[in-house]
Amino acid sequence: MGNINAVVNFETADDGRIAVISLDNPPVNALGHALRSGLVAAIERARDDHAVAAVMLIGTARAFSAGADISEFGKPRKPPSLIDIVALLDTLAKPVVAAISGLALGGGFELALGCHYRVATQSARVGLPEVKLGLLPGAGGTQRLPRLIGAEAAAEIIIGGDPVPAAKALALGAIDAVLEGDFRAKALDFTRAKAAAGGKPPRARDREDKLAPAKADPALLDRVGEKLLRRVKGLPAPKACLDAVRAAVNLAFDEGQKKELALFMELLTSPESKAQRHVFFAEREAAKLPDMPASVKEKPIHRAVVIGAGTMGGGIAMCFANAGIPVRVIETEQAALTRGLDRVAENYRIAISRGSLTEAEMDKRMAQISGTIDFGAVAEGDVVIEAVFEEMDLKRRIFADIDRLAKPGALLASNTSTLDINEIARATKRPEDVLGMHFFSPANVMRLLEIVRASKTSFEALATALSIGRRIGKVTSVVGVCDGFVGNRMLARRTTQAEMLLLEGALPWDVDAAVLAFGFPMGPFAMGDLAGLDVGWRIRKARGVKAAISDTLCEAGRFGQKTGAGYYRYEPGSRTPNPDPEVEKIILATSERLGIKRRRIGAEEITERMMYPMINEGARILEERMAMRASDIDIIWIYGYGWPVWRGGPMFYADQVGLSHIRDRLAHYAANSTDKMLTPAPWLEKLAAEGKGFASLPVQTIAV
Ligand code: 3H9
Repeated sequence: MGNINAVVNFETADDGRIAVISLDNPPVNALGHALRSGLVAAIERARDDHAVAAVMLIGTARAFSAGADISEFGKPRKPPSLIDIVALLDTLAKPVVAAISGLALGGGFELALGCHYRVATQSARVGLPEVKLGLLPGAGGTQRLPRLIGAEAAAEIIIGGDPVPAAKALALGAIDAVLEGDFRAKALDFTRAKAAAGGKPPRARDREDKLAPAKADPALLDRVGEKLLRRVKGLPAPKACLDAVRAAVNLAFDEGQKKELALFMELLTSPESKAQRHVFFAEREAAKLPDMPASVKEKPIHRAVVIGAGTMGGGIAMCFANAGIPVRVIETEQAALTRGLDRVAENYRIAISRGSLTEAEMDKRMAQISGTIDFGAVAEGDVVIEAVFEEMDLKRRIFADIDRLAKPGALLASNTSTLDINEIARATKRPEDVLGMHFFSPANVMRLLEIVRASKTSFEALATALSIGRRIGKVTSVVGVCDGFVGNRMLARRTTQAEMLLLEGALPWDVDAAVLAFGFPMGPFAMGDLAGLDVGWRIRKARGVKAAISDTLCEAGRFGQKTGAGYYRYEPGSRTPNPDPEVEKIILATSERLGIKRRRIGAEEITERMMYPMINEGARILEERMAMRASDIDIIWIYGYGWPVWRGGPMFYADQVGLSHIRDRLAHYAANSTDKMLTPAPWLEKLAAEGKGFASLPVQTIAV
């Protein structure tokens, strides 16, 4: 509790010569209204106190400040604004030092840039991540950072949005010193030295020297933009970031700041930013279980065991190794084990060749992974994750063996993507410890982890799985036991429609183009070719279902990229899909054989039939309480399937389009289709009739 207000404290050191203003607004010093007004009061007090010769602003160990309070966006703005605070700092004749430990992000870093000096701990990270919220730094960051480190480096930081470690920030000139030892004492020493030095304190806004290269070469920022904006083409925020940096180079400071603010206000009301801010909070909500008693403690996890050294098993083992958790991989045969571990090493080598990993780091990670063909090693694991073939009898046998061998209380997880976790849990005498941990391929890359709550799963087990997810850097969502869980169950609706579109008149490249234009990184057919068409074929055969076109392709040996042909044709060694007249022939012949009269299908219909049936299934999932929140479904699709983040996920998107429109379109397609799943789901009907959206639904517990 501070003495200025609840979140700001003012004290002095050196007999009143140094003012120390502490920010303490847990958890991360978001610059909400109380912090902003407290800061103004404290800075004015330091300014007006004639004994004070210098000022130090300091946050907590976790954060100097994580920036503006995102939850205040979209609400009426209450003064003072962050811009007012930084402008106040600009008027001070006494040096002000920002002492940064932990994070200084967004508005938090802009506050530091408004100070005359910045010092940081070695582990501190600074950055301007606003672009990830569909915004740009709106409190002078785009004007001050280029003046400190040059326009090119600033554009890279602002458009990339990633935090920069203290050492790099120092090398660039964004901070003045990295301090070792007792940080507060050392930062105070630094402030004391600046007070003693006297003179006019340096303001970032007055610097011009670092802008010289960009001023001398007007095409410099064009080239930077060409490089940095390629991957985010069409999105307004990254482009606005570049425009703001350009303004820093071409305009006087005050004019540049005006331009920055205008761009910021424009972005604040953009649909993309609204969606990205929704995703920020949805991601954090998804990790929370509303019915979990506060007293539940997760179990300690020191060592993991993964059963199966296939692609999934290896990827899962990498997740643990990357997080510094020793992991044992169990296989039945030495050859399969060696193959699996070789694949892991190969994946790391690829990362080295791309420059994202060092040799030393690879060695460290590989040292965490050890393989064995002795099933008895199951006893070593605090968590045991089974990642074998999708076959219930096999999984039941394995879980019965795990039950015999695993240590009491170990978390027992299956990575199944299709099978009933309740049945798997019944193979053990400790179903309370059993749950699903559904990783997405490639497991070491994809951020999503669906945690499947079975009927007997204990809260302790769920808390432990959530904590593991956090440690290995996954975005988690707890879901219920149903066919395909949440993600794949919705995907199945899209897959059915994709095949029907081909039969009715579209071609794979038409469908993929519409899905790409929507913002997915890949269309369903290119994706099928990448994953291997034989996988679905095998599952369909086991279930006695058919998919006329995909079955025909598989019968012709076209399994996708791995056979050089699937829905597309691939040149040897290339992953580029080429439209293939052979495929067109197969599709046309199949339509004819089934007596379907083909017609021209436009991009709008394709897009609707790719997205709306999934949303419809999402409504059923919510009705059955297989997901806790509509926003959890959004998170699953963004992090597991590449749904464009700036569209906020399928359920958020549905709310923006309007549920009555979606209901009407589904009813229209259902009336002309044999796909009964197109019929609008009861909850979609209900919400549409009430004029509400999925966001109006209260959070619910998973049905078990
Ligand atoms: C900005 O600054 C605009 C300015 O340029 C212009 C202004 C004019 N606001 O993520 P965690 C909450 S835009 C509100 O679980 P971690 C978060 O919701 C902002 N709340 O911890 C969570 O709440 P809960 C630019 C925030 O250690 C709790 O804090 N800044 C904010 O894994 C813990 O968060 C950013 O974009 C916030 N700014 O990660 C940074 N930040 O416990 C956004 C956090 O109720 N934040 N919360 O679920 C982050 O990237 C991460 O939260 C951070 C900590 C890295 C800071």
